[in-house]
Amino acid sequence: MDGVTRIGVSLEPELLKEFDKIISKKGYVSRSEAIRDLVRDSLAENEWKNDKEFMSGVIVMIYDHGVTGIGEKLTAMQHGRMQNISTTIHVHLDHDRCMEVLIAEGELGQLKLMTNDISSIKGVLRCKLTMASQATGHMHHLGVRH
Ligand code: NI
Repeated sequence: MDGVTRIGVSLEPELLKEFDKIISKKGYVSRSEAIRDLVRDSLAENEWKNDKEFMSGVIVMIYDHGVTGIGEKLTAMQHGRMQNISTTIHVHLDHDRCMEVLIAEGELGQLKLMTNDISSIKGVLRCKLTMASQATGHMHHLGVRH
């Protein structure tokens, strides 16, 4: 690999044993590859602590569509936050449950707030925000929403 610097890492035997277990479970070809991923994850997570940072991510929710008014509430919430949602994907999971994935962009604080709002709607069984990347904000200028 070009431009890489080799570093030495000291680990306690127990920690290394646990680490190697995860490495083989996840199918990494080397410890270096696994450590690179961990460092990248950790750096990315650090970016997620600044609520003013502009981010792209996804909100995944599971809900019981049989709960009275839940469809209207979720639709109203999403229309109220159009500036943060570019796409909604809906999957009918089984007889009772739906999964909805929102592709979202905006200030991290706004995305967290939206996730909390969704979580507090009665009938929402699970709602999780996952950050993908820092964003440039270009999504808002492409005319994806009207
Ligand atoms: Ni459904």
